[in-house]
Amino acid sequence: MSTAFADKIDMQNRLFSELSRMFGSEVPLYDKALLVNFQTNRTVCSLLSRVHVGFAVTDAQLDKTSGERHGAIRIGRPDEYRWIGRLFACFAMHPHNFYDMANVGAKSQPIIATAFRSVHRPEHRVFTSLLLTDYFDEATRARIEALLAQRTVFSDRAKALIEKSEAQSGLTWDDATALIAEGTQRIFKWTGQARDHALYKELCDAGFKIAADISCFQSHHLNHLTPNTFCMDLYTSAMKMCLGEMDDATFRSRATLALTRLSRTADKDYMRLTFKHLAPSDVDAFTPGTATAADIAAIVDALTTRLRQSDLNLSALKHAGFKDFTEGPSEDTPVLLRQDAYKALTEPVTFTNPDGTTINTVHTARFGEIEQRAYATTPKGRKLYDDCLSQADSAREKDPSLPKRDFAAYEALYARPFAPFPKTLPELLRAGLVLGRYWATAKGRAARGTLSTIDIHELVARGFVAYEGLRYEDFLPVSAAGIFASNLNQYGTKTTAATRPVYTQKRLEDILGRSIIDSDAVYAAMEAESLLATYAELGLMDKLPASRKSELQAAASKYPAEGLPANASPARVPAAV
Ligand code: OOG
Ligand code: NI
Repeated sequence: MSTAFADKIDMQNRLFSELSRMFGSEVPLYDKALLVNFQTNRTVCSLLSRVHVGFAVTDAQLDKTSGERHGAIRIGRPDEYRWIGRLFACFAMHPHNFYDMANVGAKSQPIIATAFRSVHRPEHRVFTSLLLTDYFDEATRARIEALLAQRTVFSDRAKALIEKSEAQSGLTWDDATALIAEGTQRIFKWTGQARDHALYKELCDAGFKIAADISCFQSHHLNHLTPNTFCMDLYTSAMKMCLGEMDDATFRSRATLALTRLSRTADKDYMRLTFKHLAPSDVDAFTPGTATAADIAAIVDALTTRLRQSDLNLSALKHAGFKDFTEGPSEDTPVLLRQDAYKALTEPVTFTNPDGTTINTVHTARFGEIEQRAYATTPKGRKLYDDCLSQADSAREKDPSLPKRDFAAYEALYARPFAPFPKTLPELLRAGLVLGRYWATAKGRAARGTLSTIDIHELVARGFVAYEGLRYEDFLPVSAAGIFASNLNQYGTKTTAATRPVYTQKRLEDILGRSIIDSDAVYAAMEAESLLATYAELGLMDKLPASRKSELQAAASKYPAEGLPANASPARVPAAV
């Protein structure tokens, strides 16, 4: 019976490719940015095929590996929020982490959030905010709630399909297609229609643009839909040139620098991190090559020529420019994620007022983000990141025009605070700053019973164990707050309620009707489970001190049931490959 149902991950891929198509038809600049990303990624691949001889990616493969997206939606009512959670569950996407955006200092917004994604090797994710109406004074709160009460985002058909999926534990492709269409034609669609211009204006004038963006619209329109890039600095320079913000000579020098750096840092670990379709044995089969300065010059030349073709003259489109600097760690520090964006577009909106009159005006909210993901940090790594970031941020804030004036000086300034981070995966793992997954090699299995050390780094160094870094699959509240701030063109806002409300994870869980997964525990579970399996394969289990063994077992047991395919035991899943 269940074989008649669509695979939920296939459904998820279909949903996101349809959302991408929808967003592209709504926002032409998004489609063009995807094309720029395709061209820069292809350029990166031609460089990598010189550095790793044997590596090749066809355009078709590149298209396929470029499907990953993260979206952002902002929800007004708790009952809508619960429906959204139930909708994503139909696509095997579950809530991960609690983000209290109302409590991030000066960047605070009246928002709490979680992110929906698959537990194991996720491709797609959606940062899903809930507007906190009790952040506002009583009168404003009542007006926002009354307006939100009038809208119907989920049709009866959508609700029936979600209920059917829950009752049967799946949907046929016909039903899945209908549910995806509810998403692209209604739930996530931008309509350009809004209500109550007076409330909109009051909220905006009081600095609550985010509340206006949520309260006055009819749907949970996607705010942005973010693809992944193989080389952030190449992409951002390309976009700036196409948007008319950077001349050819500057572009060539930035592109040359980005590719020269990449030719040195794109080790096997970068290949595994960036190209998920490559198995460790594929990467091991590549032989080391070189990219000479002349090779890089030729690659940059070809890219410049391509970007200068008329279909990528993005300055002809209406836009608000590109951000001046990238959020996240410095370019040379492969942890967590880096993000950048073209700024929010000013788009036409028609407001219908309570008295039936209409107003044609504009709304600025949807922007064009890009990201590059790196390794997930341990709590120690995260703490170090937060410390480095706050130093780097304050250095930047002391001289805000530096990125535009002297980019090289800015890069050096921003990289300096991140110096305590090692720059390669083995060093990051050894320092206990990022998480990995380990397995015994053939050499290790052959040596089973003869090994005496349980030091995983030593076992790696001696070739008995192989490893990969765990990719960071979540969001960063501080980066998200920066994104809210820059795309709304405003910093944080303070509550206007009589008493400052406190928002807890429990509150959002009650709204969702389920618990929120702690992704740090999941990363740690993946690492612990792989260590236990490795020690078992190497015959080292007896050498493991009892306390260490029970610590690893306790960590491994945290892998949530939602992440498991039917009939799998936790121990089976993360160890795949
Ligand atoms: C969400 C911002 C969070 C990110 O990449 O950190 C986000 C929003 O703008 O609604 O998408
Ligand atoms: Ni985003």
